[in-house]
Amino acid sequence: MITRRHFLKATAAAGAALAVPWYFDTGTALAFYQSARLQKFAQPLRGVGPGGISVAAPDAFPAPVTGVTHYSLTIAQFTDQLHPKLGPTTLWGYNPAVALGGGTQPQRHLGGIIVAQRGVPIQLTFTNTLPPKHILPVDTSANFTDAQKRQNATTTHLHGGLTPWISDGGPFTWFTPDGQYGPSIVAKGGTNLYTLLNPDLRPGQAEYYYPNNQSARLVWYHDHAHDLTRLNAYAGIASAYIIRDSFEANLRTLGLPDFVENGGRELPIVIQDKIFVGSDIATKDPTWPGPTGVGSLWYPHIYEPDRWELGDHPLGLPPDPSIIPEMFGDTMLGNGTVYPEATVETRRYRLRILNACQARFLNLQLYVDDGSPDGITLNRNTMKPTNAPGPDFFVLGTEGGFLPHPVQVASNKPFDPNTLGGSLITGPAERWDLLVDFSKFAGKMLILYNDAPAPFPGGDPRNDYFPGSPGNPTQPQPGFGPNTRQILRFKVVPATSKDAPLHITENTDLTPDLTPFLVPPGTAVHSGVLHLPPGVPVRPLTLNETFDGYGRLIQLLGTNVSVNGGFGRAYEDPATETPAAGATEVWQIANLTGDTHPIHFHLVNVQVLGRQPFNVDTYSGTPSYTGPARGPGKTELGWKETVRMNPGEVTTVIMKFDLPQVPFTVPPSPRTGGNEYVWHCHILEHEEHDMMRPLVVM
Ligand SMILES: [Cu+2]
Repeated sequence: MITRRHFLKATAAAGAALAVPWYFDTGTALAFYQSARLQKFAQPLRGVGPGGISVAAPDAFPAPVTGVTHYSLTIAQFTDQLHPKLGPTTLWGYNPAVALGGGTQPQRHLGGIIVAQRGVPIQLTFTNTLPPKHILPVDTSANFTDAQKRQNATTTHLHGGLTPWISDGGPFTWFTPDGQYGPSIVAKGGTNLYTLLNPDLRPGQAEYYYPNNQSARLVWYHDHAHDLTRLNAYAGIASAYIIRDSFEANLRTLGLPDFVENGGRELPIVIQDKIFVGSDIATKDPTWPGPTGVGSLWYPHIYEPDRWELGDHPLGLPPDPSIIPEMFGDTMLGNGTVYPEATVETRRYRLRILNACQARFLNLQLYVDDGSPDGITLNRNTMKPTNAPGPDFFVLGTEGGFLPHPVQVASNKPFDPNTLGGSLITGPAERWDLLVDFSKFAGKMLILYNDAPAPFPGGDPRNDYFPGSPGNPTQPQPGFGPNTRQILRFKVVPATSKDAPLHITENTDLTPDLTPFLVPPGTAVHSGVLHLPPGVPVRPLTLNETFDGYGRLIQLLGTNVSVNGGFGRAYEDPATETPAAGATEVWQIANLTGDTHPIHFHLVNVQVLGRQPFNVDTYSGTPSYTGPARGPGKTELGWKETVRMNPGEVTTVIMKFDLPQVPFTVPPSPRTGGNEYVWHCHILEHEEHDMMRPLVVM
């Protein structure tokens, strides 16, 4: 049953009918490369706060109903200069009514960073002011007709936040500027559930309550509207949310916490890949339906059979624009700007890294720029950098907070196709909390490098941009984009003062900051056998790939019970994952597809217990294992909410479905009758077509 992508030209549609679009006959894929030639490291990394990415400040008034600290943000269209030679780029994003440093500030890509304190709840009003027409092409086929009617719907999900479901920003909690609301927030003739937290809410607004009863960690918040998430997030509706606590504050010998701008040495780095409309758009993409201004965002809109397998298509060929299986950019951004350079001193820094790409996995590495035109020189046989390695990564934590113990990771490990490992393999939505010591690199430049295949782990060289790439016809000039191997550069300058000695080692116990683990970390697998905790119910689940009615690849979550000839179920099929509040469950998720999927759980953090290979071809509901189980990687031993699940493996996780304590009564969802959350793949194009299922806590 396994369906794997193939990269040969599909011939099924050739000469079929007059209606066949031109791109079915050309025999070549439309280049995903559209961006103009942009010089790397030509601008400083954008900082946090005034003059950089805005930090939201609280309103002068307390929140309605709960009386807690309140924030107001609009979700608006704006323009930004993302590179000195590019733009302006039209974007969508968050804009705080009050910004740190006073008043309103120019709206910037990824603006609206919120810094919260553990145990101090906040409440927020979001006002949707988006124009009726999207800045990206919106698919109108299959389930997407609704999205076409309301292209400016949005809802805000606090990714990694432990929130009541009415504040989780699930797909059906969307709202539009003209006061339409999704079916989970307003039943026909029912109350608008957003008004429970704010009776004076105006049409086009939504109110959320975030309890912040979580240990220190980097969370983020972004759009999650049904059928529009992949486009809204790409358009820019995302920002960071940092939770601090006293345990973290007591680790100040690290030179943390606080942003560089506040005298600390904490540097958030949000990584994205994007594509920009160039001056030659009319020849490169003659049917481009989006804005044609140079520097506008470009997004793939054609399901190209040269790039993705085309299956039976009883509904006809895919339309243009069509949803596509995955978007890979040609240009890398750090903190919302193209190929930036960060100046650091010869001392320790705390890097808070988020992979905010649509679909691209990263294998983060650090190399010393060798002064060659591209900064990186590849061995022509191995295609691996010959550069001197940069400093190690000292990993303190991931998306669920600190690890039980820090882990030292060499920063010069290229991707290994046999182990799917490298230095820091980072799926979309995964995060790293790192210490990096630049003290031995005075006067050097260090390149933050990536060589993860895209898609992961199979790889299509056409998505891998660098000078000399053997499989990509685009041969960029060294020193310029398109380049997806180089993200940003650190310029190391002498320190103005000396760091205190580091009192933290790989043996330091960081668990006091974490809620108790359900299983001692890393103990579930011994001698290749996975030992599940006795008495905990086990839920067998599947990751699937098949074709939709237009012959497009579609990814689905499912149980181990076959429906309609496969295990996959649509997002809008009745909920099957309906745990009781407070229950602990083990989920064993068998990946029947050819891709690694970063599976994200709303509401809960999970512990990874193990992974085990199984025979995909004989799977009929119970995996037949083909090798020993192995425990989670050292950097996965803490709490996680986004977990990489590899092809041909069963990934086992454990979680407890505790609902957050809040000072108001949380009504059930009118759509599902419970506390309506979701679990889904965080490859955004998978999530929306249709790799997402309800998670309804009863
Ligand atoms: Cu996926």
